[in-house]
Amino acid sequence: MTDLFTPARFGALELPNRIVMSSLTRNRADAGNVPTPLMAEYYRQRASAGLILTEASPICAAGHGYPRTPGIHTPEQIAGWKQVTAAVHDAGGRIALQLWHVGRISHPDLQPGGALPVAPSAIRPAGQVFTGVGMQDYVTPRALETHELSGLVATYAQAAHDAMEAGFDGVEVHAGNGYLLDQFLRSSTNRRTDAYGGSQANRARLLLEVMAAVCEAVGSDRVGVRLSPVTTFNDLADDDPQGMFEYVVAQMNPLGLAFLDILQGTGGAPHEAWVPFDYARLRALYRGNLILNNGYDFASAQLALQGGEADAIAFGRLLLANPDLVERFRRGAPLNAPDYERLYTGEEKGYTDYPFLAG
Ligand code: 8OZ
Repeated sequence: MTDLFTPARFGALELPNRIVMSSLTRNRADAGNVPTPLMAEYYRQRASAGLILTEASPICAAGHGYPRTPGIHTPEQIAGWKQVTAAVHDAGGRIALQLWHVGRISHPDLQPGGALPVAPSAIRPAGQVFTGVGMQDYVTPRALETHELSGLVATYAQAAHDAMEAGFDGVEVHAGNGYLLDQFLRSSTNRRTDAYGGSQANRARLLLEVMAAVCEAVGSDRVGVRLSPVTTFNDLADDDPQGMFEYVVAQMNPLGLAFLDILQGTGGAPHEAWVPFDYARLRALYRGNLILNNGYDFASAQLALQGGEADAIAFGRLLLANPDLVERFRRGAPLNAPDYERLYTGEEKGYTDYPFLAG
């Protein structure tokens, strides 16, 4: 029976086990948002995972909304990522880059030329953003013009191409957690009246164009997509998430992707707080490899795989605190606890200093 230790083939990727490292923002890039040797060490330590999905990586300068998040849009960043992929490959691992654009989850202080952040519609998110001089309110973003969208699609494809240049085994398009592509998908953030707003098919159009372009750039067998159907993160809501994501997932089938990565509930929130959603319907509709994510432990992950609910399970908190999680699971060894104070700060502390098992 399939379990966490059963090898898997996801498109062009050969996974020695089904323990995937979830994408995790850690804010350790340098001041130019360039990946550092410390980041290479962090990912190298986790190379025994079946597949590493990197922290989200902005595809262009306007795609940034947080300090020290490593981009994939300058030659220095591509060179920085090369050290990361080489370190992971030397340690026998596989690593895919998560392609990101934050859309309205940003601030003029973080944008090139102090410009307004862009979004499907000029709707200000509730909440505040860390801008380097403390917290500031989000601003009302500028709605993208229809004629700008083809350039945005091309930017995703260029970033995917550059990820291959940097030595990645694949890419994951980040279409979840309330960032730009998710802002297009949702009725609360997309009030457009062109072909990219209104119906579910129209709201999904930008994501589907991005997926087609990224697949064309690097081959669909090296491409995945991250969705989070019911997240409320980043002030997001939708009038019919079940219908929307059944449509989106059905549209992914003809692409022949390496994997679909679904975050259940809202990241970090306990199971009891999840908005009800029928994930089994997505499993039934989707004909490729499915990764499920959020709050699994060893026992619940084994049950999900044995029950055929998913093809792999992604672990965030457990893998950040346990670089050798695969071995710990294999031995039934105790786990290190994550240091929540140092998720987004601390350089090597709470990052590369979690102990491995002795022996
Ligand atoms: C936590 C902090 C900053 C960014 C996501 C990229 O939720 C993120 C993120 C998470 O997808």
